[in-house]
Amino acid sequence: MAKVNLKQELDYNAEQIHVLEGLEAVRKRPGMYIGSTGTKGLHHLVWEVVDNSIDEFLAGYGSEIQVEIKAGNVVSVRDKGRGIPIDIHPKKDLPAAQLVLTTLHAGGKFGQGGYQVSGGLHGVGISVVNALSEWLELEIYREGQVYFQRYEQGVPVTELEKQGPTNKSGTKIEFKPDAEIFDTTEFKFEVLAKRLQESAFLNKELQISLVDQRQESAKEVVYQYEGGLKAFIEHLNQDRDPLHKKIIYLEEEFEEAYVEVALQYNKSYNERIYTFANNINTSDGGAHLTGFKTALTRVFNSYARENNLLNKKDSNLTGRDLREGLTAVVNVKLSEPQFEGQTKAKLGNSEIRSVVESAVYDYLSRYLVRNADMAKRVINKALEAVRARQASKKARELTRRKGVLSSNKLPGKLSDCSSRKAERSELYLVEGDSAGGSAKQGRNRKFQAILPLKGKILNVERARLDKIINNNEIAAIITALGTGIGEDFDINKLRYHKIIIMTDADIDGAHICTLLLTFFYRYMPELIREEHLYIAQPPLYKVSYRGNSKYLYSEQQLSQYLQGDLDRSKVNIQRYKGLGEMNPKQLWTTTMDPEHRRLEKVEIDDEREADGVFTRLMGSKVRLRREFIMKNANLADNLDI
Ligand code: 0RA
Repeated sequence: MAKVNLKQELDYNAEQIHVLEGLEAVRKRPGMYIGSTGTKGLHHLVWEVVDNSIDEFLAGYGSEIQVEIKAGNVVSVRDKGRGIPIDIHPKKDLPAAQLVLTTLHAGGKFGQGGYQVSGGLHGVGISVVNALSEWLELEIYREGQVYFQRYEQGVPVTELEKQGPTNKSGTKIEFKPDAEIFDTTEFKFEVLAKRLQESAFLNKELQISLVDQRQESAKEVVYQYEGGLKAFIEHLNQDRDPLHKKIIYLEEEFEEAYVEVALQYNKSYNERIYTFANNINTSDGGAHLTGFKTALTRVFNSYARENNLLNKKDSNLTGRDLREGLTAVVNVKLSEPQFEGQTKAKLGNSEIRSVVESAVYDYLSRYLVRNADMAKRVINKALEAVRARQASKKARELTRRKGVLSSNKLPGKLSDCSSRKAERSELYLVEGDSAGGSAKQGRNRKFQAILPLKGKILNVERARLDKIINNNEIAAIITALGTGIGEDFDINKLRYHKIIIMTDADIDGAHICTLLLTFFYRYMPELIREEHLYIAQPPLYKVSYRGNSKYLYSEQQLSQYLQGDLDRSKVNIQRYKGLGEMNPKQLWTTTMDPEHRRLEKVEIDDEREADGVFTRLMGSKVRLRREFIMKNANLADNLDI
C-alpha cells in the first residue's frame, strides 16, 4: 500500500510523463535495447551496470568493482567511483541520479569527453536495467553522505533520500530482473565470471570480484591483472607450447584512438584473434582486425625479404600462413564507436584501420630487428604452413583425380538411402562393422544411410590436412557427405541434412565420438553451425516388469523408474554395453526411429570455450587431456566410465 501512495505523492510534471513513456517503450520492446529477453539479454543487464562502473575506473576513480549474485537472482554491483551525481538539475528539478536512472541515453557523462567510455552493448544506459527490473535499489556514497532510492519497474517509489554520513565513495546498484520480461531470471556464474575476467584483462589493474551467494557455500573469484592483455594471452595460451617465450605487447595513444595489442605464437595450427572496441567484444571483427592482419602480413614479408628468408622467386607468405598458431588480442578505444551488423559485433569505423595498421607495423618492424630469433621461428612456421598447404593441395588434386573425395564415386562401405532429397536424408556414422550391420538391417532405407567406421579415426588435432585426407575413414566420410573439405568445402553440396554419430556408450565409443567431433569442428565447422550434426543416444538399460519392457536412457531415468510403484525384486534390468547387443529391430526402435529415438544436437555455445576444450582434449599435452577427462567424467552421465 505504502508504495502506491508514494508513487502518487510524486508530482508528475510533463517531463516525468515523458520519462514514463520512455520506460514504457523499453518494457514493450526490450529486445530493441538489450538484444533479447533470453539468457543473453538477462546477462546484458549486468554488463550495462558494470560497464558504467568501469567507465568510472577509466576516468581515474575507483579500482575495485564487486559483483554479487544474491538469493532470488538479485544482482548487486558496487564500485568505488565518484558516485552518481546527486545535485538537482536546474531545469528538470530532479536529482541528476534520478535522471540517469530514468532517462534513456542519459548515461552521457557531461564534460568528460575523450574516448574513456566502455559504453555497454548499445550504450543504452542503466535506465534500461531499471526499466526491466522488478525493483532496483540505488545507493550513492558521495560528499560524505549515503543516498538511497528505490524503483519498481523503473518508476521511483521513494525520493532520493539522505541516509546518514559515510566516508565511502562510489555507487551500489542492486536489482532484481523482472520475471514478467525475461524468459529466465537465472544468472549463470560461469557466464558472469568469464566476461568479468575478460573486462579485468582489458582494464589493467582494475580488480573485479564475483560472489555467488545462492548456494550455502558461496563461490568467489577475484580478477586483477597487472599485465593486462599480456596476462590475457598467457591465459589463452596456457595449454599450448609457445613458439617464443616473450609475449609481444604494444600500447599507443593517438588522437583518434587508443590501440593495444598483445600476441604470441604457439606450436598449434590454429589462429585465434580476439578483438575489442571500448571493452566490447567485436566477435565479427571489423576495421581494427583488418588493420592488424594487414600489418602482420606486411611486416613479416618485408622482414623475410630483407633477410633472405624467402627466395627471390618465391611469392609472398599469405596472411593465413602467417597466422597459423597465432594467438592475439586487439583492443581499441575510440570516442564514437560504430557497431555494425545484426549482432552489433563488428567495428565499422574505417579510420581505425590505418591507425591500427601503422601502430602494429611500426612496432613489429622494430621488434623483429631486435628479436631475430623470434622472427625466424615465425617465418619458418609460415614456410612450413606453405609447404603443408601445397602438399594438401597436391593430395587433394590427386584424390580428386582418383575420385576419392568426390561424391560421384561413393565409398564402398556406404549403404546409401534411396531418397535424393538432402533435407530428408540422414547419415548414420556407426562404430564398428557389427553395429553397422544391425543398423543397415534395422534402418528405414528410404531416408537413412549407414556408414560403418572401423576402429579409431585419425586424431586431426595433431595432423595437417594432407595427412587427414589420406586417412580411409575420414576420406569415406568426406566422400559420403559430398561437401569436399578445407577450401573446397561447400555446404550446398551436403547430401544429408542430419549427420548422426552413433557409438557405444562406453569409453571407446566416447573416444571415437570425440575424434569425430574434433574433425567436424576443425574442418567443417559450418556443418555444426548450420545444425546438421547430431549424436544418437542409445538406451543404457532395458527393464522388464510383469511382461512389459521399457528402454531407459540414463542413470537418472533408471533410479526414477525404480522409485516408482513396483515390486523391485521382480524387475529385470538388462544393461546395454554396446550397440552390438541390440538386434536390428531393437536398434531401430530405440535409437533410429524418428518417433522414439533421442538425438542430441551438437552446438557450439562459445567458440573460445570449444576451442580450448578441443585443445585440451585432443592436443599434444597428455596431462591436460587426463585432467579434462577426470574433471568432466561425472558430467557425462551416460558414459560407462
Ligand atoms: C553520471 C556522471 C558521472 C558519473 C556517473 C554518472 C556514474 C554512473 C555510474 C553507474 C554505476 N556507477 C557509476 N558511477 C558514476 C560523473 C560524476 C562527476 O562528474 O562527479
